[in-house]
Formats: sequence, C-alpha cells, structure tokens
Amino acid sequence: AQDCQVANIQVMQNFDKTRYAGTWYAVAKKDPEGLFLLDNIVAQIIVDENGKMTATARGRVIILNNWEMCADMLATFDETPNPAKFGMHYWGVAAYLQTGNDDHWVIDTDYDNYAIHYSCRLVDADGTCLDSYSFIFSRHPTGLRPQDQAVVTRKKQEICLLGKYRRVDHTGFCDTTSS
Ligand code: DAO
Repeated sequence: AQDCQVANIQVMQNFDKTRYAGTWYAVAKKDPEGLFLLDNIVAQIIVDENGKMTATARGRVIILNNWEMCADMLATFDETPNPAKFGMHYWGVAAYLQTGNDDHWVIDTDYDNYAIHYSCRLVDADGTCLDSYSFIFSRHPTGLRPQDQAVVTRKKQEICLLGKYRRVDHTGFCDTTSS
C-alpha cells in the first residue's frame, strides 16, 4: 500500500458509520487545489434511523474579494460496495459557497479519538492522485492524543501524503460568528 496508486489505498476495515457519527474537529489538513476551508473546521456526522449518513460542517473561509467568514456546509453521502468509501455531495447554506461532488474515504479511525479522511479529486493517467485533500479529525479540539500520533503518521505515509499537511487551528472564530 505504498505504491501511491489510488486504487490500492487501504481504507478502514468493517467501517461502522454509526460509531463515526458525532462531532469531529479537523486538527490537520492536506489542501486540494483551490483550497476552501481554512481553519476552525468542525464536522458533525449524522446517521439517521434508516442508516443514511449526512453531515454539516463549518469552517473559516475567504471568499471573493478577501471576505473572511464562517461557511456553513451541508453534505449527503452515497454508499458504495466498500463501507468506508462514500460519494459525497456538498453545498453551502449560502449560495455563494462551494458546491461539489467528492469521494469521502475513511482511511482509519478508532471512532473515539481520531479519524483519517481522504479524497482524491483527480486521478492521473498513472493511477496516482493529482489533486487530493485529507482531513485528520480528532474528537478533541485540542488535537490528537500522543498515542494516536504514531498511527496517524503511519497512515499519512501509506496514503502518500506524509509532510503535506498543515495544522488546523481552533481559535473560536466560528463559534459565534455566523454566515
Ligand atoms: O476545504 O478545500 C477544501 C475542500 C473541502 C470541501 C468540502 C467541504 C464540505 C463538506 C465537509 C463534510 C465533512 C468532511
């Protein structure tokens, strides 16, 4: 799983979306081209009584003309034969925010502390990813527990993104400011 072929990326085995539900704080992010969510990124994963997964997410963004705000985003997920691989449709509560369709793969999680997300937007002719983004999520806004850092580092390497992440700060900017 170190050949960097998108098709060979290992995802979470026996993924349980019900245990994935709840609040996740992004603590690190590998940005895609034309990045959108900057920091103060918090996602709420919801699984309804029919097993349908949706999400709300909020984060600081800078839109046209350097306007800084907190974006409220909504997402729905389509299941695939692999329970850890979803198709995600997302859009902004406000019409001027980004809209799109991305993969949402859960690479690894212990459900209670950390989760590693991955999305490849563009696969190159050689099967590697040309434009990816990835969130490292924590249940704790303060960051990863020391004991989770080693496993997260190993998984970053497995998905060929080691060294490509930046820290995502939580300053409280989006706790009160609304879109
Ligand atoms: O921030 O550059 C970026 C890409 C992220 C776009 C999608 C964000 C909206 C939905 C997030 C749902 C939970 C991960």
